[in-house]
Order: sequence, then C-alpha cells, then structure tokens
Amino acid sequence: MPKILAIGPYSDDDHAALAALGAAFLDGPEGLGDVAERDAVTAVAYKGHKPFGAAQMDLLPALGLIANYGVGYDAIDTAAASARGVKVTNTPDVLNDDVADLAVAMLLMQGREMEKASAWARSGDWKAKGEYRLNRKISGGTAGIVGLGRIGREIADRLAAFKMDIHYFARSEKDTPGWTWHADPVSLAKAVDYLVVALVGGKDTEGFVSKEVLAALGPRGIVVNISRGTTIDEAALLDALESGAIAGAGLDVFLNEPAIDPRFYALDNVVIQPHQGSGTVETRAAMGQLQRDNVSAFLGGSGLLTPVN
Ligand code: 8YV
Repeated sequence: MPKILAIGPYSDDDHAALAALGAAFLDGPEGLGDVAERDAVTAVAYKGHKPFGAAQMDLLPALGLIANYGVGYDAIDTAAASARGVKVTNTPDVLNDDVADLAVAMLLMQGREMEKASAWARSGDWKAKGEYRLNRKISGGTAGIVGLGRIGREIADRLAAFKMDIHYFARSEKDTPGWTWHADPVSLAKAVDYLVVALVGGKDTEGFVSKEVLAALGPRGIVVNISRGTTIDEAALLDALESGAIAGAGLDVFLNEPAIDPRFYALDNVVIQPHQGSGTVETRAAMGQLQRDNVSAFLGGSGLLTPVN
C-alpha cells in the first residue's frame, strides 16, 4: 500500500500526477474504513468539502499530513489534526486572481442584468421588441469587502480600478490608505452599495452576514459571495432577495452544495455560479502542484510550503 491516499474528485491530470507519486485513490472520506492497508497511510491529499474530522483521522493511525486542495480548509478539523500531531496544508495565493475575477464578474453580471439581457437577445425579443431595458451603473459605486485577506484585497484592488470607493470589514484596521475600515459589518453594509464576502469559512464566521447586515445594505444593495455558503445567513438572504429588501446577489457558494436550496432557482435577481471561483485550467493546475509539493516535502522530510497548523 502506498503511503499517500488521494481522497476526492481529481481531474485526469491531477490523478496522473498523484499516481506518479504512488498515491492510492478514494472518492470520498466515507469510504475510508474499507481502505486496505490504511494503517500505512502517512499522507492524505484531500479534495472536496465533505467533513474530514477526528473520526476519519482515527482510521489512519500513521497519518502525519493532510494536504488540502484549496485555500479554504474548513472541511478539515484542524484542532483534531493538531491534537494528533497531524499537519495540514492548503493552496493559498495561486487562486486569488481567478476568485477575484469571478467576484467582479458576478457583480457586473448582476448589476448590468447580463443574464436577462442575453436571454432578451437570444429569444428574438431584441429584434421583435427593440432595445433591452436600461439597467444600472456599477462603476463609481461604493463597495464593501467583508474580510480583507489575500482574496479580499485582490477584489478591492479590482473594484478600485472601477472607480469605486472602497470600504471593508476586518478584525483590525489594515494598511489601506484611502480605504475605510469598519469594525462591524452592519456599519459597513450601511455605508455601501455592494457587499462582497471574502471571509474564511468555518464555525467562527457562520452567519456573519446576518439578517441585520442585509437590512442595513438596503433595497439597492447587491451581495456577492465567493467564500463559503456558511458565511451568510442563507435563509435571511433568500428572504431579502424574495422581498426586495436587497436588489440582488451574485453567488458562487451555497449551503449544501451542489443540492442548493431550490428557492434560488425561482429568483431572477441572482446570478448563480456552481462554486467555480478557482475553476480554470491554469489555476487548478497550480493548486494541484502546490498540494503535491506539500506532500513531497512531507515525505522528503523538508519544510512544508503552506502549513496552516
Ligand atoms: C475548492 C475552494 O477547493 O480553494 C477553495 O477554498 O473553495 C475551491 O478552490 C475547489 O472547488 C476544489 O474542491
């Protein structure tokens, strides 16, 4: 049995590269108990959003590393890992551009009604009925970034180039000349037209964008989420979208993906993306490489490239 176990849905290229390292494969963590020679597994290459916690770790007594494919590692119980002396790594930075691009694209797509306008042209309405209705100027607005980490900063930089006034929430004020820091999300939402959520996932940020935050954003407000479905109170978001308490949303992440709440499908003021923020050939190749580099570093006894615990 190889010492590496690759868990999750890998692309053909990643599969081949992991196989070249000698990895064995498993579709998801639920099959762990049936893995032959699991006692010999020292490194897991993990991909996906299913929970990987103490119960899974205890099925792998020789485990020393969980190398996550993704910057967000909220699926992995890092406290349980640390308690067992298991290191966890992620794949930061290499996906910042793609995720930030998608955030901006969803904001433009929602504000400029691009999905509806496209349907207008395709259906023949353009020819039959004339110009599409006027929509909404996005450049020059006020943007609020919730979470000014690496991805949040990339989004803010892009929106600044769209002549926007940048406000943000972070736990403490950062070195951001010309941008406005808010210590609480309600104050941020009150001040802005667009709220872009770029928080880390996990217990600490669950429902952080609450009903109160959405109410403070108001009926002209657009919410964009590229973080995790958990960071927004999703029931409150659906209510706000249905009632017009906010204008619209661009969402790449949801609770219970991919079986998302069907209420979203009935809304015409939401741009829905299938959690594809990092989903380009280039970035996924870089993420796979960084994951494998962490695995190789661990097996070779050298320092991990991007440890999180
Ligand atoms: C996923 C992501 O990892 O990096 C993250 O945190 O959410 C994504 O890039 C990707 O969907 C693969 O599971």
